[in-house]
Amino acid sequence: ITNRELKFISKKMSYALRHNPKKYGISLNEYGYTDLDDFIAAMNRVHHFSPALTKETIDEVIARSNKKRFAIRGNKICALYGHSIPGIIKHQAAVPPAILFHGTARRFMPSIDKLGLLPMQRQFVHLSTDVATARAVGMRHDSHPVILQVDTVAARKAGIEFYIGNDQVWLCDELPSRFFKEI
Ligand code: HQG
Repeated sequence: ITNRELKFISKKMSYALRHNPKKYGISLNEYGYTDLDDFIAAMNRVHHFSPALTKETIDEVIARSNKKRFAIRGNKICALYGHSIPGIIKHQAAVPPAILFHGTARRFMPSIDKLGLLPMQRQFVHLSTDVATARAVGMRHDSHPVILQVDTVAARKAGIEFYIGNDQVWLCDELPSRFFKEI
């Protein structure tokens, strides 16, 4: 299976598990998990994959991806972050590293300075554990992204909760601008 095919499947998986499970006739539990066999059947029904998508292919998508987007637990699968469906998917609250980063577009900064970091189309603000990852995230929006450094200690003292996405991605609710600075 080629990298191009893996990327195509991964994008459809993200779409189904983050944004539009309804289109696939699947439902997510409160933690974002759905039955893996139902998910595979739905993916094949909607996209007519040939050869048919299998559990082995999904394992390969996950193993060969540069980002840890999905998790399989027993016979269930979920997207680990990125959700936009209405209602909030529960993620495990935890104490993050003292500093996290957010890469974004220069053109968004006037609004970000004024309103803080907002989840926008997604359920949570997404933060990165290292500058390189934040830069890559920001490059999706701007070839010369701005890197913001977030003081999570101060934010937590003010009552803002942080949640685990994966090893490199943390989530939080909206973050006022006094908790971050441009680096
Ligand atoms: C910006 C990808 C104006 C925010 C990545 C961001 C990540 C504001 C954009 C994950 C704002 C939303 C998420 C405000 C925030 N005014 N703009 N007040 N507050 N923004 O794509 O963080 O490859 O929804 O800075 O790697 O870029 O899909 O969020 O630029 O982990 O697996 O609004 O998605 O992962 O953009 O990316 P996004 P994001 P995948």
